[in-house]
Amino acid sequence: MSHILVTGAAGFIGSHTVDQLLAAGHRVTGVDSFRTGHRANLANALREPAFALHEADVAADGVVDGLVAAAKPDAVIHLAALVSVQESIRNPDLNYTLNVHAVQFVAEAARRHGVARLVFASSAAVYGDTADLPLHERSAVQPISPYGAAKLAAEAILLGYARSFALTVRCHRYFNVFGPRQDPASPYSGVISIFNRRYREGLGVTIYGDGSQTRDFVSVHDVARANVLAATRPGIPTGVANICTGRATSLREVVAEFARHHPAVPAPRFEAARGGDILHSRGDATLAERELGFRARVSVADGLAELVRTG
Ligand code: UD2
Repeated sequence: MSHILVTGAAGFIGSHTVDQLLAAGHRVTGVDSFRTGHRANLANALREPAFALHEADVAADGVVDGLVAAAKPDAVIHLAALVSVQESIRNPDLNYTLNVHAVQFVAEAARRHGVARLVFASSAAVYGDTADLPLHERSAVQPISPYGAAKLAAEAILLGYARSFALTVRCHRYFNVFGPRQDPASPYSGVISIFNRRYREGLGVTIYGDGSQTRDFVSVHDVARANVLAATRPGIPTGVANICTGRATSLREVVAEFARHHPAVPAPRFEAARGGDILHSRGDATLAERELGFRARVSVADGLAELVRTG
């Protein structure tokens, strides 16, 4: 049994990570500012004696240091972040504070208090828009948003720490994560969360473009499992790895799945492609398998069926 500190514990990925850690018998200290996280995501976890939750902002000076000093965790999974590309464009300063500055606090707290391992939520956004697929960890990194740039800067900070101090770092470049608890509130929320809500409400969806665009959609259950592996599996090296399925799914295929579950909902409307959107994205999944023993298990069809069942 390990003791793991999870930042962003009440978020979409954080809450699933907490649930899986607890299910595996680990002790978990969670922290969340509730800026975008929701207490309801932790409804199950909060019933567990092995779980403690702190409401605090890890981007504030001294917060992570205090938490790490008190909890003395074996590993930190740092998921607290500004999670929207659009918000990073509207508010680059806040993006810097939450996605770069806070990472420095986490790295320094880990070093000062002898934490052995740090797992970081990076993103496929570090690659930017490239036609050279699948995206490999050796592919060029050319972020096209403050969000992608901050994730890349944070990776560099953490890898510098790993090289200099007794700390193993895993940077996870998540692809398009989907599943229960993803917030569909904004038009720029993950497309699957938006479509799920619309289909549930009996409303048709809007496809921007012709629907042939593809993404590497990875289930949040798989992403949480990758986090648990990275934090707890013995003998893992420092490194950066894609967390993806290696498979591309088109928007038309996603819509066809929803339509199968909701035959009465009107057919989608098509509108002009969104400015700045990329056409195709797909990751190479081999490195995470080799270094972490991680392989995505949930298919898009199964993941969507679960969403339809559970909301
Ligand atoms: C990511 C960001 C998005 C934006 C984009 C810039 C996430 C969840 N999204 O988008 O905020 O910064 O990168 O490249 O991090 N779509 C529809 N109908 C809808 C919603 C989306 O057709 O109601 C399309 C969208 O135009 C895109 C595809 O679905 O072609 C996937 O959209 P997404 O926002 O889920 O993911 P992505 O990787 O394009």
